[in-house]
This record gives sequence, structure tokens and C-alpha cells, in this order.
Amino acid sequence: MALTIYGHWVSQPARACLWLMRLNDKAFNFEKVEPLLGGTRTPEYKSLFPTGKAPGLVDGDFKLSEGTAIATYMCEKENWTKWLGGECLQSRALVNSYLSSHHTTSRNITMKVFHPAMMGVLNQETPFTEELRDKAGKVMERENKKFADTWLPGLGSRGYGGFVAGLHEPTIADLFAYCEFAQAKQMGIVGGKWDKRVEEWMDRVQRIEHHDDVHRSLFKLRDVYLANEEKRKQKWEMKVFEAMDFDEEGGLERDGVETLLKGKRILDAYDGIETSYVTL
Ligand SMILES: N[C@@H](CCC(=O)N[C@@H](CS)C(=O)NCC(=O)O)C(=O)O
Repeated sequence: MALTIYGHWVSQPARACLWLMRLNDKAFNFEKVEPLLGGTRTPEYKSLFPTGKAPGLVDGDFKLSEGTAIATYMCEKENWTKWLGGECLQSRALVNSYLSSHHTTSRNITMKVFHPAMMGVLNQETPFTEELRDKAGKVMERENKKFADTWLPGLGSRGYGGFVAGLHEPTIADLFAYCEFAQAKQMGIVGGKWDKRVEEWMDRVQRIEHHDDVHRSLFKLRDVYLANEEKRKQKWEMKVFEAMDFDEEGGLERDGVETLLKGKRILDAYDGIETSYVTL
């Protein structure tokens, strides 16, 4: 029975699910939806996934939303046991414990750091002001400390194994957490003070297979983001999306970006410097 994942490679929970699929060499159909352009709020999408969020999974006539539920479902269905914490009941419970906390902890990084920074580049009406940047830096520091204190010590009797909950092998908890934390560094959004424990953990997760492949779209977005930041600094005319070069699976599509920006002007909202219409 066909298995389809609806999502976007820039979406953090979607990326974690897609990474899991790649790691386990599982074939699936991919349906790209553009959350930024309202793709998750269409009647068609909501008839499949009433939560109106990506990712979503369709497996035959079964439909499931919420990234962590999708990843857990796939691991259970396909016996990818090691990604759930192995056979040990308590390791699995610790992974679940992280996944439950994820939405109100690490997920803040997308909501309060990544999203405002991206929207600041994509939409003149929501500039990423110095105030937002400062707030983002504080969120990063707070989440770093919380994550390191809570999830990076050895939690069981077996000492610290280097992954979430002290486990010796990575699990889906690492994939979901990494997709939140790493993006702030990968995109160069905020400096802030990184906790050494988090940085060391990120180095380990970064070495997991398919890392670069599943982050391709994010890296492209980073190039655009950094180019814009640089132009902003140098007070050059901004043609925000000229650098975008999309491929089949990732990134915002030109049509999509055009729609998003239709009738809008991109400007340096910080200094009110020269503006330009976006040309694609
Ligand atoms: N709790 C959900 C959150 C998913 C989520 O926030 N998805 C975003 C994309 S990263 C989305 O679909 N946003 C569209 C919207 O809020 O309208 C999960 O972890 O899967």
C-alpha cells in the first residue's frame, strides 16, 4: 500500500521524519506542501489532516499528523526498534519523555528564532528587528541550557552515551531535537552563547548518515538568508530571491515565492534604505 508523506524539507518535524525514512531506506511518495504559503490550510489539505500542519502521513486509508507520532508509527510498523530506544523499556520511555516535552521546549527555537528571522527576510511587514534578534538570542540560550541540563546527562545507570536521554545510540528524539537546534547555527541567525554540551551533541548527530542530503534545502535557504543579511549591511539594493536555485525536492519554489511576495516590496526595514521589486 502506498505510503505518502506530505511536508517540506525546510519544516523541522517533516525533516526529522524524512531523515528517518532515508536512514531506513524506506520508499515513499513525497507531496510537497508550502506551509508559508498556506498550503496546509487549504480545504483539501485539511480534509486529510484537520490539524492543518505539516508533516502528514497517508498509509493506505490511514492518515496521521504530528511529526513525532508519524516517526513513532513508522518505527513501530517497520520494526525500526533502535530508533525508538531499542528493546529496553526504560530507554524507550525516556525517548517518549523527550518527545512529549519537545513541543514546549526545543520547538520554541522554530517559533521564536527561525520563524521570525525567516519572515524578516521574506516579508517586509515583519522585519527581524534588533529587539527580535535579542529575544531570539535569549531563547537560544535558555533552550540550550534546558536541553543540556535535562537531556544530555546520563539518565540511567549506564552513564552518558552521548545522545538524548544519555543513550548510547541516536533515536528519533535526537532527530527531532537536532532539527530544531541546528538550524539556528546552520542559518547563522543568532550568535548567542552555545552550551558546549549541546555543541558536542550536535557534532555527533551531524555525523548521522544522510545529514547533508536532508538539510540541502535549509542550506540553500541559508545562502539566501546570509546573502540578504550581507546586502542589508552593505546597503545594497536587495533582490532577495535572485540567488535561489531550486531542485526537485526542496526549498521554496519560484512560483510560491512569487505568490508570497506578490505586490510586495522587499526593503531594508531596519534602515529604510533603497528598496526594489523582486524579480524572479
Ligand atoms: N506539532 C506539529 C507542528 C508542525 C508544524 O508546526 N508544522 C508547520 C511547518 S514546520 C506548519 O505546518 N505550519 C503551518 C501553519 O501553522 O499554518 C509537529 O510537530 O508535527
